[in-house]
Amino acid sequence: MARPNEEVEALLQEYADLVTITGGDAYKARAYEKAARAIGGHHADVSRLDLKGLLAIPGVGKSIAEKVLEYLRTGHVAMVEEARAVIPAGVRELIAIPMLGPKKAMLLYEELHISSVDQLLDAVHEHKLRDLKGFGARTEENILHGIALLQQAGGRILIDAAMDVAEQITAELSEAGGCERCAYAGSLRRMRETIGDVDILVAADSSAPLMEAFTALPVTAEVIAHGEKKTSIRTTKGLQVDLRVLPPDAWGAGLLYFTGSKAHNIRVRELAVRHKYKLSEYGLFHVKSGKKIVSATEEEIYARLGLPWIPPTLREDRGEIAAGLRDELPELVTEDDIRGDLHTHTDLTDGVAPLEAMVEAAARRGYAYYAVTDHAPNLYMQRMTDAKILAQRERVRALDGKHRRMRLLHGTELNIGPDGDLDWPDEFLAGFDLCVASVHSHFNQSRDELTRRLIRACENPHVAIIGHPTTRQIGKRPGIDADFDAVFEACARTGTALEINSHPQRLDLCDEDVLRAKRYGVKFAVSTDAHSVTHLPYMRYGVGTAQRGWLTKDDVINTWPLQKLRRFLRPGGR
Ligand code: DGT
Ligand code: CA
Ligand code: CA
Ligand code: ZN
Repeated sequence: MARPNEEVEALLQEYADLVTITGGDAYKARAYEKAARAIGGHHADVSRLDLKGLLAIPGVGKSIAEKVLEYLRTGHVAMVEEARAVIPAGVRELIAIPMLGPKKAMLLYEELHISSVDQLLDAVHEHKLRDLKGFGARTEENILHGIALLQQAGGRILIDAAMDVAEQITAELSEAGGCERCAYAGSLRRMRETIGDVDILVAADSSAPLMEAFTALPVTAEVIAHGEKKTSIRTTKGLQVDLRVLPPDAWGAGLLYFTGSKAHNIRVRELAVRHKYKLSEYGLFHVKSGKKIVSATEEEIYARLGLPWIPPTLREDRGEIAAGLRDELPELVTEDDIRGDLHTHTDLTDGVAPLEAMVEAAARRGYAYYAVTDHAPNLYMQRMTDAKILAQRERVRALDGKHRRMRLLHGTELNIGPDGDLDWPDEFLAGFDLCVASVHSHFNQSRDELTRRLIRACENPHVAIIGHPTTRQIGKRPGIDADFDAVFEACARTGTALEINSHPQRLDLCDEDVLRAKRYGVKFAVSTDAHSVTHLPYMRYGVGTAQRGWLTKDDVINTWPLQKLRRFLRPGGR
């Protein structure tokens, strides 16, 4: 995603929040919010657009376009600065607490003069909020939970933000003189859902010039530690990046060591000890003679220990060593295996791009098929109707096969209601090629209610996939409390696939749930839930999660040929 788009998105969103907090025009706040999302999801770099180009973005009117130009020209917007000045920084911090929101944050400031997270915690513990309008015991609980989530996520960032930085830095260091190889390692190479810091490795004979190049990168805001073997910096956005320079012939040993996980490394070292070897970041050595055996590649090191090369996404000490020794590692699904996306939106509901743009971008990714699954009527703010979705079906049929012969499936994302009921009657559902069903509301039902609700959705023969099954949002919202073992069992019994939602904020199911569900014999759909063309590449993160859940091609229905997929999607076909 183009960085200026993200910056402008954040700025406009902040302004919308500021308007809301100060009790400003709600319509204006919504307009800024909408424009923020549209720009964040816009395919072209906004910093290259003129007024006319900006006005062509849906939701961007003249006044907002002018603010964007002002920002791109000067680095700030006077109106936003003025709004910021009215509100203490501490209160703006409160807005970031999930489940509190701008209006309540401002009320806390006005009524109780709370202007920091610490003061808020004190007030909650002293039960000072209960008498405020719109607050209650439940709100207190939610606020505590929100603060915990914020602090838990504290220090770790979402994988896509870390990936952007890592890819930019590895590309730049690869160009630096003396760099023989450059790659990212650590949790990012293992595709963990959140990243503590980014670990970059370079193979070079002399480290000093690379360390210099690293500290001089445009993203470097602060040098934390500058050494011969390791240098750490903090980026302009606050992310720590470690660079280690390795001797070229120790590349494999270093890569293995710094990829981790720590638990995996410990197991591999134990195995080495049993062979009377010693493994370090410099290589595999004979204990007795101290002589080096191998160090150049990961493959050679694993092979000397009787192991096949273990994919980084499996290196979590979840049985990969034992499976490797038996030569029973799964042949993991890869992004190349993915033939299509089965959960996507357009501007008919809350997407920001028209159908044609989404389809064209999907075809450019080389997909064999692509499903359009806009929201259904029970998500009221989306204003879906029978007529609208049927008209869309006509447009989908007309575009079918028109872009690089990519086939289109017309589907919908249904809402699983509080009792497990769906938006449309079965006769109407039968008209879709594909129904995804997801929970979008009533997250706080009892465990039994939530479990029954999900199972009922699985039991509808038209529902082929359960979308973002736990509804969690990383660092923002916990997943719903259902008995997922019972849900997985129901999915296996009814032939309903579980989604791995690839959006970096969701990654839902998560790796551990995927592993668990697989044991029930469930199939999976790795989808992006794209709301703009810039979301389609999120597929890589869903595939990473699938790999961390030990999935093979066979486990993932959107790697299958269209005919086999269609059989699976048909009611009674599973
Ligand atoms: P993160 O940064 O918290 O997302 O997770 P990692 O896995 O990237 O951890 P990090 O950055 O502390 O270290 C990168 C890798 O280096 C780690 O996965 C394994 C290896 N490593 C670092 N320190 C140690 C250590 O003390 N012992 C062992 N065995 N490995 C280590
Ligand atoms: Ca790391
Ligand atoms: Ca590190
Ligand atoms: Zn959804």
